[in-house]
Amino acid sequence: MPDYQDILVTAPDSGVITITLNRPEARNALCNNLLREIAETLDSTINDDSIKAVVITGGEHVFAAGADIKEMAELDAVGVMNDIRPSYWRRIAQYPKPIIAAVNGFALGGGCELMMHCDIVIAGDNAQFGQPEINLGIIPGAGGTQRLLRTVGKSMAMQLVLSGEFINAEQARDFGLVSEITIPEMSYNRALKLAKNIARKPPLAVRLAKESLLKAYETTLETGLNLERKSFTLLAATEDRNEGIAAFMEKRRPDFRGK
Ligand code: DAK
Repeated sequence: MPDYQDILVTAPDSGVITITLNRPEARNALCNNLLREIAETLDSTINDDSIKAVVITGGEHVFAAGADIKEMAELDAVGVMNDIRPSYWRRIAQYPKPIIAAVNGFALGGGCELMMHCDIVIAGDNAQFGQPEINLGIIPGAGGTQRLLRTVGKSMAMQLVLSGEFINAEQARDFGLVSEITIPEMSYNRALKLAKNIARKPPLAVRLAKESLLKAYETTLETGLNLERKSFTLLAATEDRNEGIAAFMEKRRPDFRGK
């Protein structure tokens, strides 16, 4: 992995990489360079079959305090229109392998949106979530209004976006933003354990399952069910499906090859 300035990338276990946001002095604010480094890291692993899942964390104290407000202050409307950031967000959103977030402390604004780009979220019990953009005279710009409403429903999405108030980890779990809560010191370990578990599953099935689930955000039930059926059919033609069934019958561990 190349040396990065605003993130740390490590490969703690076979099949998994960890991206750690690394701007503690700015509460991990998502400056352009940090976002670019995330997008490039993800891109570099898409065709690397040895990498099967990604963990994103900000460490034990803060996930991310949102877009870098100091950078944002320099952009006028034309600057925002020509901004390259949406392309970084798109690359994160389109990443085909599972991303698991370990969130401690603040996940605000773009930080909350980054978290919502992840597929599974493990939160430390010190986590706080919010979309405080309204306090700056702006609105969420990386999908917050859309992903939030689809996840937590209208009333809570409106509450978060219009008031800028934060919610805690338990509320976030109750509203489906988070799947599990741990003590802050354990959120990364739990996320890594999940990633390692997923990394052992048949990669083609994992990929199509993620695609199928995400499609539910943006399509009718009918279209989503069609996609699910086609993906299901496609998987019937894979060696891994035969291996999975054979291993079950023979009472042994499957050896999935991604074929
Ligand atoms: N940007 C830049 N610097 C930040 C920052 C941020 N978002 N958040 C914190 N910092 C910096 C502070 O300026 C301070 O720097 P120094 O003064 O030491 O130089 C340092 O981090 C420590 O901050 P605090 O002293 O405030 O630390 P506390 O622990 O007391 O408070 C806090 C932590 C996170 C509650 C507080 O810092 C805070 O409220 N931060 C701002 C949170 C916020 O408003 N976030 C929303 C930002 S707007 C788009 C996509 C996305 C977006 C927009 C467009 N497009 C694709 C178009 C997203 C927008 C946003 O996220």
